[in-house]
Amino acid sequence: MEPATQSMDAGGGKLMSSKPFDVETVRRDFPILQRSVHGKPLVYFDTAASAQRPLAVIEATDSFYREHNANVHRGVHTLSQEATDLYEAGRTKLARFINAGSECEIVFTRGTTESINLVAQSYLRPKLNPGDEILITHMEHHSNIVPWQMLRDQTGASLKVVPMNDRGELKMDVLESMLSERVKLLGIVHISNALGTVNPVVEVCRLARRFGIPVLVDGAQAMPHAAVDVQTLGCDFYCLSAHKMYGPTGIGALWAREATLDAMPPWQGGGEMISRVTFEESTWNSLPAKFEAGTPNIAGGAGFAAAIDYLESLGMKEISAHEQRVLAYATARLNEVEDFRMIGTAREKAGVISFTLGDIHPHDLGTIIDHYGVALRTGHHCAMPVMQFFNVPATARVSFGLYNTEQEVDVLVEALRKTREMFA
Ligand code: C6P
Repeated sequence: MEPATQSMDAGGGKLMSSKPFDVETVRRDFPILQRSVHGKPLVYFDTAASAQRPLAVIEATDSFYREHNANVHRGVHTLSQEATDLYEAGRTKLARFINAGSECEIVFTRGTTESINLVAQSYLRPKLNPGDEILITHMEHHSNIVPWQMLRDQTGASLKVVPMNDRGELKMDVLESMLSERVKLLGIVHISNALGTVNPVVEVCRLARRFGIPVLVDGAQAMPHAAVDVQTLGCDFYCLSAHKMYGPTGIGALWAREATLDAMPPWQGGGEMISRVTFEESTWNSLPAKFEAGTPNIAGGAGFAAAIDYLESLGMKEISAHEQRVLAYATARLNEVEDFRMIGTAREKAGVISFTLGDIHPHDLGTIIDHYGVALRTGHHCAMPVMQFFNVPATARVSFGLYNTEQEVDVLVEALRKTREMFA
């Protein structure tokens, strides 16, 4: 399996920061980290669900509403032009950050989920016939399962699943054997939100190319952890959400090559996506507006631009290295806790540790741990097939962000020990 750094740190955006990474300084950028929960300092270990926002992002959205608010691409007045510039800055920065060929290749959506649905309905649906296959993996988030099930039911195609091993790694030999001319798309998660597995996306794309199979990568969890370069990855579609990248909720993007997007029909109809409308017919706007019907999340675009600036100012290499240190420390410390069982022990991991503690139900665990000020997620993490595979109803999940520290891991370990004693 290729190392995480090889598949991910491939030149997208600005890799190195000029400043050394100092987590205590970084933490001061996040106002929410100053608060307490149940009288204890907040320990936020739920970044995979949604990251906290730095002041720069909060201020960018605040200043948008205070000083520039107007609709985009519509008015000649000053506010509308300012709003358009701020919104489009998000697109420009994202295009550079992931090394897209041009800004036209960035379609703003509500997030990863909507991006995947867009590809399913606009790109794949017109191409599918009964007997065709869609391939996904066993570790997908529901967002990369359900849209394909819907499409399967609409077209008579079939949905096939690439298995994983007990560590939570893809069985690459089986994946290879499942590739054929019948497969019309392969959907794969870059980093699993339930297991933390980093998938060898470069290798998967290389194998898929032999059969001309387009690859969609669910990058929701990969974007905040390391630099992503869509051209080096060799995929056809990359889907992401701003709120996992320390940006606003309600905005994300689909990346695809200009020629691919050009050939796709629009998905939703309305204002902005048209060139000319009569009662007889309509013609479509150029890219990316063709896929952005209606008034978009304008403040979200401004905030997204600030989030990307923020990530670049810290440097993706530094962020990645810091998070890997915390992950390694947490893996070692948590494994010392009696009855701790890690779910997902892939050799290449990032950002996430899923676990159970004896027979304590993860929901009880999460509720008690909250009283120590520790926020972690419990449940199936929108990845029910992963829970079925490991034969657990749910797990507790620690997920790391760039602001987490080894001291916070110690707080968690202590809280888990006390919880275990309580149940004993
Ligand atoms: N995972 C988690 O706690 P949206 O909701 O569209 O921004 O992202 C959906 C999504 C898609 N793929 C992966 C791998 C994801 O992790 C997520 C979101 C959150 O794990 C909420 S369920």
